Amino acid sequence: MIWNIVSDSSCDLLMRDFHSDTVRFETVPLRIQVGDREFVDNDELIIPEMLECMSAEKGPSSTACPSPAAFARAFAAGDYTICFTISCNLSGTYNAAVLARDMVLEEHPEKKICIIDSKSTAGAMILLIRKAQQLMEADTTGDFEGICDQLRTYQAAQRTCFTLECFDNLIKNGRMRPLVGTLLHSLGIHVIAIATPQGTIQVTGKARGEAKTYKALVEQMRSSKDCTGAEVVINHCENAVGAQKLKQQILADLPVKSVDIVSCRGLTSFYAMEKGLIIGY
Ligand code: X90
Repeated sequence: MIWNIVSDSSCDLLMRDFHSDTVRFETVPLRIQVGDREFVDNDELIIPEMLECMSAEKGPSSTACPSPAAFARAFAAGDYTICFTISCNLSGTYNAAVLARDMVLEEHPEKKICIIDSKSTAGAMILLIRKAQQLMEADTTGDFEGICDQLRTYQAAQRTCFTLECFDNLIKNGRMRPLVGTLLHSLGIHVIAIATPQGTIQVTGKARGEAKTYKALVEQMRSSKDCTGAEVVINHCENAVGAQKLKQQILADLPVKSVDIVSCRGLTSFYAMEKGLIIGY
C-alpha cells in the first residue's frame, strides 16, 4: 500500500528535498511563459536564469496550471493520495486536480484520492506536506479519512502574509487589484499583503524601509492568529539576507516554535519577483 503526497510546484519544495522510507512525494509543475520561452517548474529549473529572462522581456508573460493528465499520472502512482494545490481563487490548478481524481477513480475505484485547496501557496503548502508526511508515517490502520480531516482542520488555521518589491506580474495577470495612490511607485515603500481565508490577495498595509517592513510583517502575523508554538516557513525570491533578518525579527517578537527559510521555485518566483518574501504559518 503506497501513501502518496502530490503537490503542484508552487509549494516550493523540491522533490529531491523530500525524504521518507514509506511516503511517495511528487510535485506537478506549472509552466511559466516569458516572451517566447517556456520554463517548466521542475527540480531542474534554474531560477536566476528565469529571472534574467523576465527582466529582459518587454512583451507579455504568463503562467499555466498543470493539465489533469499530469495530475492523473501522479495520482496513479500511489494507492492513498493526498494532493495540495495553490488557491483555486488564483489558479485553475485545483480544478485540474479534481478532474484528474475523477479520471483515475473511474479506472481504479479501489484507490483513495483527496484534493485539498491550500487557499494559499508556498510555505503554507510546505507545512501541509510536512504534516501529511508525519500523519502518514505514524499511521497503523490506514485511516485515510481521519488524516484528510486533520489536514483540512490544519489548513483552515493557517495564515499567509507577504511583501513584494514589485507587484507587476500579479496585477498584470489579473491575480490582484491594481495598487492605488501612495502605494503606487513610491520609493522605499513596501506593501504588506495577505492571503484571505478564501484564498484571494488583499493589501493590508505599507511600511517605509526594511526594518519597519519586518516589524510590520510581524505585527500582521500577531494580529492574524495566536502564533504560540506555530511553525513558520519563509519563502524568498533570491533574498536570503532579507529572509534571515525577517526570521530574527519573528523569533525576537513572537512565541513561535520554528522558522524555516526556503527558496522560491519557478511559479512563486515569477509572481513574487526578486526580493519577494512570503510567510506561511
Ligand atoms: O494557474 C496559474 O497560471 C497560476 C497562477 C498563480 C497566481 C498567483 C501566485 C502567487 C505567488 C505571491 C504571494 C503569495 C500569495 C498568497 C496566496 C493567496 C506568490
